[in-house]
Amino acid sequence: MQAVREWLREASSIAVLTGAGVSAESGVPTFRGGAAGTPGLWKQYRAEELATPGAFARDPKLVWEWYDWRRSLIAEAKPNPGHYALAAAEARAAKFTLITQNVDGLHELAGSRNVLRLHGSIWMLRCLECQREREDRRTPLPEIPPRCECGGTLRPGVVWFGEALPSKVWQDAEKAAREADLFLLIGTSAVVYPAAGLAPIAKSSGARVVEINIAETGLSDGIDEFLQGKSGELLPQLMA
Ligand code: BJW
Ligand code: ZN
Repeated sequence: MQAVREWLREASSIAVLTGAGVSAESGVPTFRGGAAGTPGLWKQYRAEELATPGAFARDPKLVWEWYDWRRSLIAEAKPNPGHYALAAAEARAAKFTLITQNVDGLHELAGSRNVLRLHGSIWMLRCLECQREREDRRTPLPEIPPRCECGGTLRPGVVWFGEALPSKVWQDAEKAAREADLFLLIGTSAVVYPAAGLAPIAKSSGARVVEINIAETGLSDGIDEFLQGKSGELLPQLMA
């Protein structure tokens, strides 16, 4: 912990990748488990079965029910001390890029500014017909699946399996990882690509890599420091 504090002070360029674990303490369920007793499942479905274009084409109502449920939880959620510690760290650092896989918007609510959202936003809706995007924060949605004025079906403005990440966002994330001298990997199972490739990119470009998680992941070997614990507790201690 002391060494990592020192690295944070010394670093001139910091990049951070966060996953669902940073929002767990805000009451937002993770995808693949986390704290014992929160299996990350909704009605027996796994993210891999619902977060795909194929699942949406087959059963838009089922997929929207999952998103509507998650939107209602996220609408009630507040940033936790981990989100606030990252926002405070950005305010102090020369260069700080917060790359997140989360679609909940809690980093922005906590005050983080330079945020790259790799997987979109759960508050954005996009029409399958006219492609128009709009923000819609209503929960529950009045109609499922929701419809566009053009009559087309709206889908969540997120990135599903098999879909490309927004290319400019991804390019910026890769650049931040390459240029970082300190890379923090926080609350992600690091199984979903290309996001999971960012820490190895940072490492091979010379950055120190620090992971914060309640449990080890496939990337934990070969990094510089693993801090085991909840991000909502460890991050405020680190940034104090
Ligand atoms: C705590 C904690 C606490 C709990 N404190 N910690 C290379 C190899 C193999 C496969 C692929 C590959 N490249 C691409 C693929 C395919 C696929 C993929 O990665 N599959 C793997 C599963 C094998 N990837 C894709 O399809 C991606 N697209 C792509 O590659 O496109 C290529 C392409 C190019 C050109 C044209 C077309 C295509 C897209 C991936 C999209 C992922 N989408 C989702 C849904 C987003 C919308 C939504 O929210 O519904 O993103 S899936 C889901 O997983 C979501 C998450 O962002 C993502 C990652 O999950 P995350 O955040 O890591 O959460 P968990 O639950 O897994 O982990 C929580 C962690 O927190 C755990 O470790 C806990 O221990 C920890 N924790 N409490 C600290 N308090
Ligand atoms: Zn439309």
